[in-house]
Amino acid sequence: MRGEAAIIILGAGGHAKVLIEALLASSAVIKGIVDSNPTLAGSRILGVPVLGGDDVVDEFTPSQIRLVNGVGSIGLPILRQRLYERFKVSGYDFATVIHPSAVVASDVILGEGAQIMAGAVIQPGCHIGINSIINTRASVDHDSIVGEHVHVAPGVTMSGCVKIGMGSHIGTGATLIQGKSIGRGCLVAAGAVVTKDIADGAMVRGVPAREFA
Ligand code: JB3
Repeated sequence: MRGEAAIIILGAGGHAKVLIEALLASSAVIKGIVDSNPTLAGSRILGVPVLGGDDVVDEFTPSQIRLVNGVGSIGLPILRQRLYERFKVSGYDFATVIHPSAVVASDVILGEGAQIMAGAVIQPGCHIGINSIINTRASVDHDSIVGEHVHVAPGVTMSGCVKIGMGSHIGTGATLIQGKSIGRGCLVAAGAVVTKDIADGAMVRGVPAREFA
């Protein structure tokens, strides 16, 4: 039943816009958007109305709607994680979003609320954790594991057997060579080339990537 329920999107910014495009291309039914900024109420994104704040979600039971987390991140995705956890505690389910142009191998396991954006490629044997984003044109090669609440930004290249820990952000265009592990809560800067394992909480940048904080 929930699999067919209409969708409410959390957040009315840039990430929500990209999600709406993917959802409309998949013929999903979108009820509307909620945003914590009250000045956005009544506006529209790609024709989808902003209904009000997060309290609008409470007007529906968890069986009547599915949520899509429209809050992305430009750094560590902590706000996005908190939003997901807050609504899960109240019993709501998050829809998985896959743009029709993404290539996702048949055995890939996608966690609840995972978002696979246009042109992304995920090869066999991969696992994408709950509430994670594989953003535009990123590639995740065979047997890689992306943890929960991770943002793999546009154009990231992950070779085979790479692991990314929970809550990490991999910046635009970064390259992770085969078999390397990125810890939990790490930040890999845009364009970095990761050639060594990265410890939990580390922030790295450059070619080859080195810690900077
Ligand atoms: O890199 C790419 C391709 N996309 C980025 C994406 C992953 O992350 C994008 O460029 C942005 O950097 C970022 O997109 P996002 O999260 O849409 O950012 P922004 O455009 O700033 O919009 C965030 C929206 O979330 C704002 O309208 C906030 O008011 C809203 N918001 C913040 N907290 C919230 C909450 N909305 C709800 N419903 N609940 C909240 O708690």
